[in-house]
Amino acid sequence: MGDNRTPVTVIGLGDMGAALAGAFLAQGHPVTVWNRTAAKADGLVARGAVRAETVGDAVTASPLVIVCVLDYGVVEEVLAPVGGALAGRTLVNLTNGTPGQARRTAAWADERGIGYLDGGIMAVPPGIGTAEAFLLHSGPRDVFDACREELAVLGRPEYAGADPGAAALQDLALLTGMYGMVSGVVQALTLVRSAGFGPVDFATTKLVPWLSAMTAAVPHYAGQIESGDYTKGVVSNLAMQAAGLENIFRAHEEQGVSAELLAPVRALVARRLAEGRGAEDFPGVAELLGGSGS
Ligand code: FVH
Repeated sequence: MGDNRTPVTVIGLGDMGAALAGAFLAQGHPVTVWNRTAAKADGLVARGAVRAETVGDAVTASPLVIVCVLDYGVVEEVLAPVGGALAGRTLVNLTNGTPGQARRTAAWADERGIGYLDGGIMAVPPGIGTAEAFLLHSGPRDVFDACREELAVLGRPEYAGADPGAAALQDLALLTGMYGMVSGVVQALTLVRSAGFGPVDFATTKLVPWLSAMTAAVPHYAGQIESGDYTKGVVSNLAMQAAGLENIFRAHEEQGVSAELLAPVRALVARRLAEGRGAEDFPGVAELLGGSGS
């Protein structure tokens, strides 16, 4: 195995970069690695990776270069000196960043004749290479198609569009959803802990089934946000939800627990109610957030 696999360079060997390099090694790709702290490559070198002494050596070792570092500031710091060496190669940047940062990096790459794909990884490091992992990519379609097979080693590759910022935007939107869920989970488990219930038992037997059932409503909410009509199929109107929310806040107070993770929700619901929207569904608060695209 490995003779005709595309050589891949991975720059950045933090938790995620090491997982990416490990997945390519596991699939028989010749892998060259570089990391600021060179010792982080030791385990990968023991598995067959080649340690590059310099970033320049790393990028010239392979036609496909993956970069996954802390942020775009680091991407720039590390890659700016080797822009010329990257010409004619494909650079896939899997570092978390904003759409604007992705577009600026794509323009920098374009000026140097580098095939550039931006990307967002929708997995944690142990999930890389598993069926659950997917990666969002944006940039020129032909660049995506040309390295799709290699990208599939890491997880299911999803093409988000030609705009280089598309993958970053969708990545951050998915993380936004995740942080909303995690905030609610932390708030809920803090409340049950305050009453002497075991968070683990509560989470396993009640919170996970409840949240799993509630995800079924997500497409319905999405339809309301897409149409701007929050009045169809309402089974839990906002006025009722506002009363329930107040009980949530009172219960936290009674238990001596701050409900501050939920405070912005309460404020937005109150503003929407003040506009006379009590008969609507909860997603109507989206109208207070702007960004309708019109
Ligand atoms: N880990 C995760 O769960 C998420 C999953 C989704 C994608 N993210 C993004 O992936 C990027 C890297 O994340 P990471 O988990 O590998 O992060 P760290 O383990 O903290 O490693 C950071 C790497 O960046 C290098 N680095 C930092 N500053 C510099 C610098 N000034 N010059 C050169 N390299 C730098 C660092 O090097 P070192 O500290 O080992 O020398 C690591 O290689 C990130 O965008 C996530 O949002 C991960």
